[in-house]
Amino acid sequence: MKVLVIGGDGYCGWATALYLSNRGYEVGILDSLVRRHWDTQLGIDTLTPIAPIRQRIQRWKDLTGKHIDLFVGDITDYQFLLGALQQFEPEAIVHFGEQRSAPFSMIDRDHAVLTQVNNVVGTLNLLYVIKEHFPDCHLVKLGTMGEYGTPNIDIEEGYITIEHNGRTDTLPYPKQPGSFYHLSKVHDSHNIHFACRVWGLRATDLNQGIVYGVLTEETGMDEMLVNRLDYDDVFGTALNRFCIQAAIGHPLTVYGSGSQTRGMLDIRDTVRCVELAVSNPAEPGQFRVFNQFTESFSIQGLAMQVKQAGNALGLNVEIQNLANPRVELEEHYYNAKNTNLLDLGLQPHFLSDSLLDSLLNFAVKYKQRVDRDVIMPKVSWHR
Ligand code: NAD
Ligand code: USQ
Repeated sequence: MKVLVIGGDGYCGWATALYLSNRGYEVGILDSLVRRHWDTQLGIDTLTPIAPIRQRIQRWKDLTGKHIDLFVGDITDYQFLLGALQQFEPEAIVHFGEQRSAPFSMIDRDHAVLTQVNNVVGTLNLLYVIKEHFPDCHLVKLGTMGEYGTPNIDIEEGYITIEHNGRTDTLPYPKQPGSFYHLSKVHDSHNIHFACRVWGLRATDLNQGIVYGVLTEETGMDEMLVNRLDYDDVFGTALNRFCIQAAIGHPLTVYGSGSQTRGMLDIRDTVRCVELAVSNPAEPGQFRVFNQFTESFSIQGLAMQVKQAGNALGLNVEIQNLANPRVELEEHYYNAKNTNLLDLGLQPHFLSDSLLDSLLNFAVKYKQRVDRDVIMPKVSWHR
């Protein structure tokens, strides 16, 4: 099957492109490389030194004999997108190509607008190109668990059956996202759902939790295939950050009480979940939603686990509860469903097995590359 991975130079996309290529899919990567540009603008860098995209792809071919097509351009440019798709003719498109940081989207008006235009227009272009030229192509779109927010009821997978004034219907689950970035994902979900209902497109929205770890079978094959690992205050996510903080002796930066609870998954499960979605496509007209996470943790609980594992390695790990720069519920109910992917055969990796191999060991190996000035949070949600 021919699969185009949009955002294939990024953290989830690079690992997924190699995973699919290794399993015999014909893979193309489409990426504007804008993430590398944003890193330069913000003065940040991945912990792990990543090779330029052409070199990475060439190294993959030299090692495995497998070719990956490359299209460099921006999906908000419709003519570019159309040209790339007409050349590659995908049967499935995995769409990771968005601005994905909540703090980035909350820096100021410009970053909020950039995030929503980039994400919403890019996805809308994709829907049009599929409708006009590839109506049978299956869109696998990365959404996020944060679309739901933290409601005081169980979180279902995309839809909820509601009884109201004696009548019953199954409707899209209510959304209460926590940043302009997370809102862009909600807008995307609505647009994709509409395109499925009205044009009969087929799509799967993968509402992914927070991804951790850096190692997959393929990216671990060679130093030049290494994946990115962000630890800065804008693109770094909590657990990945905590491991790097532990490695350099910086107190773990828990925001507020740390009682916030989130769904999480190992990057090795990200790539597997995407393959499960691609190899079991949605029906024409169907808008499926899968909640893509394997375990839920409180942020304070994660910090405690890193402290324990770090101390066992001889690191001296402290936890610091900072004033929360975000506006979010810290004490809340959290019970999210995640059975759709398990039913398709997902066999999860668990954090207790991955913390050392896929995170702390990498953090220690590359700790000389850490810039301590980009660790404390600088972006605030408060007025
Ligand atoms: P990333 O920033 O590492 O990668 C995104 C890639 O998309 C980058 O290479 C970037 O250059 C590219 N891109 C962005 N806008 C583009 C555009 N307009 N045209 C072409 N390419 C563009 O992000 P990631 O962590 O790999 O996340 C990938 C996707 O998964 C995102 O949609 C994100 O919202 C979602 N997601 C990520 C996580 C996580 O923890 N990393 C969790 C849940 C969901
Ligand atoms: N947090 C800390 N300390 C830190 C960083 C974060 O306590 O140093 C807290 C935040 O306040 C928040 C939680 O940890 O309560 C998660 O924050 P995060 O930065 O790890 O993740 P988030 O902003 O939610 O975004 C990340 C990805 C995004 C994806 C999302 C999945 O960047 O692309 O959509 O995870 S989810 O959280 O399910 O929406």
